[in-house]
Amino acid sequence: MPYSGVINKYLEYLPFKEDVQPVTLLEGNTPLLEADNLRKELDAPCKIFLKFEGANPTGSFKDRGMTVAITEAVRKKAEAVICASTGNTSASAAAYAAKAGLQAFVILPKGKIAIGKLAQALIYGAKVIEIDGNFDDALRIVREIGDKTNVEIVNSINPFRIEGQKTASFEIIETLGTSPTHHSLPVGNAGNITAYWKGYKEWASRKHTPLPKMLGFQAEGSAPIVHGKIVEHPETVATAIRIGNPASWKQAVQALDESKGQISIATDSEILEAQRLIARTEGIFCEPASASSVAGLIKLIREGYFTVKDVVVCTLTGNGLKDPDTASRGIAAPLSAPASLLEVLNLMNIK
Ligand code: AN7
Repeated sequence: MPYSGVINKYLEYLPFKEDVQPVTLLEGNTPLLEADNLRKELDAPCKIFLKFEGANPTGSFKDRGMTVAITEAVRKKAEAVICASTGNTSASAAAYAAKAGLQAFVILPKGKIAIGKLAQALIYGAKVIEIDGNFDDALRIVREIGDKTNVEIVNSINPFRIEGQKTASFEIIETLGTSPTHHSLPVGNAGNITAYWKGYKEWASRKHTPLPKMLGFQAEGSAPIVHGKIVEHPETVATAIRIGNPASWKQAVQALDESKGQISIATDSEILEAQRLIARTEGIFCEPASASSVAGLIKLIREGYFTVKDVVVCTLTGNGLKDPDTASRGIAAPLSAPASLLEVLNLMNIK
């Protein structure tokens, strides 16, 4: 059977009946790549796998949750959908709403959205409202609109989003033949770490697979869970995780405790360095927020945290093409030459 998206693939694990009519863009089924070059570069004892969620239809993991949330919104006959977003949720909501023929509204922190994500929301036909405030302000407004109207919230506070996102764990277990020993993720609103943990637990209870330890990483200037305190003015180059008051805070702490994992920080420069390293060694261009999962991994490797028995999966949550500005700032500019064979050969430094 041809692949037909995460709802059809994992229907028995989702809160739908057989007659569900999925709104799908064939999300999921993303590459799980063994990162041998990265392993050598880092002199890591453990195996490293990268789950590249940037290969989803709108370029991020949000699509797994959005197919489920929008399918449910259609089933419930919602009038429209709305989300607050640091960018990827809005791109995904706008695309799936377009496919469903629903209006999407997105509320964004002005000036803090990567250019590709904003372009996506607009071209998919969402009504985009930028506010003079941060993500946390936007989410507060969205929650109130959800309470007062028949407009469905499709942020990860919508449980259908979490249901869809947990399918990434299923794919990893199916590909590896068992669970990894550790799973590393960037943490913003903490919906994804909540979803992965739910997925690992549900698979374990049916198929007796072991449970991994969950490793979460927040950006240094936006690390409320690490510090146990709301951050009023979160800042980081990884705008996707510029969040000071995560919606799924409690669930994330529960996932970390239950799995005997840990959450810590990655600095902006560690994040950007990891982004370039992943691209240069493995040929994968992820966005800065995504690279925090590898930046954190690098720190733990240096602390001697892993052994040769460990198998670590890092989720690369979004595609680097969404934020070319940030990526180009840290790398050498192209060389330039007149339109002459000799001059070009000279620059190539090849005989
Ligand atoms: C690339 O789009 O919150 O911890 O509004 O875009 O589940 O929030 C995005 C979050 C990691 C963090 N990596 O995931 C939004 C939004 C990327 C992201 C996260 C996000 P959560």
